Amino acid sequence: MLETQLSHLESAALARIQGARSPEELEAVRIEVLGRKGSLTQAGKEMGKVPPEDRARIGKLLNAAKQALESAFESRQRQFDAQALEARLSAEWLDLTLPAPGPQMGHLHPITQIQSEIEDLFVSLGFAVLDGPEVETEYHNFDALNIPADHPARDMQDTFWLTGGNLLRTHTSPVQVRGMERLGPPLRMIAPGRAFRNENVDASHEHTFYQIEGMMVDRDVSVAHLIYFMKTLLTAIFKREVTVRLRPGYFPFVEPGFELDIQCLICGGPGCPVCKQSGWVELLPCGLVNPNVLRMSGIDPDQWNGFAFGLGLTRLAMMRYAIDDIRLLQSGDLRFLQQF
Ligand code: FA5
Repeated sequence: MLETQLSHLESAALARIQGARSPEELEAVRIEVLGRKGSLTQAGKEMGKVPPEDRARIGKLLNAAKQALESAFESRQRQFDAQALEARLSAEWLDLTLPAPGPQMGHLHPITQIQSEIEDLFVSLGFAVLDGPEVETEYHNFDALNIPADHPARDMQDTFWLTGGNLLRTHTSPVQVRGMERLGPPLRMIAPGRAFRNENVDASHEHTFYQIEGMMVDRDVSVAHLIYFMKTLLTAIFKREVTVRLRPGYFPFVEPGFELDIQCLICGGPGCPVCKQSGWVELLPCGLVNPNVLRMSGIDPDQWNGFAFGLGLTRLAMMRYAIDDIRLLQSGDLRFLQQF
């Protein structure tokens, strides 16, 4: 009797195992059949009623049914696991044969690019590239350049004063002084770097901007030498004919002093905010070194003379790339910088 019951129970359970549509449904069937109150467990409890001579046989059948069902559960569970894995793999599918997106390359800032070009040019002409401190002494920034404390020329450059008489250098000219002090004559040097002025910022003025100082001290240096080097510089940078004008300029550290302007390359002459509607951009103040400046740095002006210039590197970058607002250069805006 129990024999038939067992065989029905086994085949019904096997059918339900195969028919389970989810791991949850399978688990429910397992509890119903093999759980503490499950049908097979209940059948086991009936063993007491089986006549002793049949017990061994029925017991074996019971064990066999239990094992068969357990392995059927396991294999159905493995099917579900395999399906779940398959579904996950197809969802997380990754094509390892696709080319990887290339690394994003950065590049040098346009000002740095021009600075390097100018350095290369001057090194090829026998100039040393010098560096000087951005926090300067009043002496190097002003006094040693023939601008004593009460000199009106100090007002030409609005200064950020620091404590202890120091300041943020208002131009790169103090590096001339440091170059003369350290290296003595004859001397050919350039000094690229930042300068700081307490100015109102507009399309052509920044509080922090770049200049390149240049100086040559030798015997019998003339304005002709100065003009030769300035022309060589501008031709190398613009790689085309640019219209320049030289007019007298006043700087206490040069005599005679000049302002070398270039015709505005943004508007081509008629006037725009960059050239303040004048058609010309001040780019390269220069001149022959004032004998007082040589003397203060320990160089005998009867033996030596020289020229010096202070190129506005930020303005030069604007002219070269036709940038109509100086503020863009230090904005850190990648959409702007990626164009260079
Ligand atoms: C000077 O700074 C002198 N030291 C230059 C010099 C050196 C003259 C050696 C003679 C001999 P100036 O103040 O004009 O001069 O500035 C030089 C250049 O720096 C200007 O022509 C301009 O191109 C640039 N510049 C000046 N102020 C600013 C500013 N606020 N923003 C951007 N560029 C500026």
